[in-house]
Amino acid sequence: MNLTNLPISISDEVQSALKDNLPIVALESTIISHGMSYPFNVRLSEEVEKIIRHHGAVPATIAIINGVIKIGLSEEEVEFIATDRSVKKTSKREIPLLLANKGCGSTTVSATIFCAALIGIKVFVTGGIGGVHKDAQYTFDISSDLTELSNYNIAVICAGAKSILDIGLTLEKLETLSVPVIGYKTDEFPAFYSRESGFGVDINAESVEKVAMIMKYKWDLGINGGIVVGCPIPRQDEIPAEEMAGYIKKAVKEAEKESIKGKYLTPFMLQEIHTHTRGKSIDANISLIKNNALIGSKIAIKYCELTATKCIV
Ligand code: PSU
Ligand code: MN
Repeated sequence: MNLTNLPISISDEVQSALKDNLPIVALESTIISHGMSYPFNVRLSEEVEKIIRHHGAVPATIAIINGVIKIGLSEEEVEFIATDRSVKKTSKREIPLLLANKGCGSTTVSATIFCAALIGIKVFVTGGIGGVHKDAQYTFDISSDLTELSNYNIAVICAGAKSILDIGLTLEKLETLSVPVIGYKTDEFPAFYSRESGFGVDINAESVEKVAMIMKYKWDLGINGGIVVGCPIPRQDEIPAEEMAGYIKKAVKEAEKESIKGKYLTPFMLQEIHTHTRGKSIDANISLIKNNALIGSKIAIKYCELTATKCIV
């Protein structure tokens, strides 16, 4: 695809990584604008980028600013996304609308996958993916994250999916979409704050090499689409599933009472949970994202080594 006439701006750091075939790790920005409050969001974004650089990869945080897709944000741009209330949560379908309006948006998993794939980034680190919401048989609320996971060749490193979702149905949907689900050193798909969900994965990868090999075989074979890599939250920061279940029930009730629907539901639920757990969930959230950044960097480096001369397509 010819990107020259499109409003896309790639930072110098990411551009030179592309030129030199260095491993790049994409990062979403809805976590920053809608997933966590200020100043935790800015601090986390800085720390995650630092972890990625420290392990030898290049971070590429993605957002839309004044109608331009930005790949690789400056500190000022992260601060803007973190604090400005006009920044809209943006999924893939909304990208052209924002560009036409010269608007500002934070990219969800679906939009970040799309933007990262535009320049051939193969690894994307996030906290949790969106999925099939509880009661989706009535609401039809299924995140477009799942659709876009099936559309682009990228590995999404996450701590599973929050149990505000129906995790069983989310995994079924991923199967329908032909997206393989890898557990990183686990047999179970993780449930974000908790290490276990009660649902299995397609394979337990015991090393980053194994994950990189799966990526390479899949795409070399021409089996297009993404891969989910579920990394359990570090044990010391886990919140037990039984404890989370109570908070989630309360948040679901509150959302129903206030008739929160569509794209507003996930941010609302996250805010409710943060309030109810009195910050404990923020510590867990920070811990799991840092852990994903560490593992994601290593996967990006390994994949680059495996594909040797050509790690960016
Ligand atoms: N899940 C989380 N934290 C988040 C999100 C999901 O644990 O911040 C965000 C991500 O950006 C994800 C989006 O792509 O919410 C999904 O929103 P929806 O369910 O409206 O598709
Ligand atoms: Mn939704």
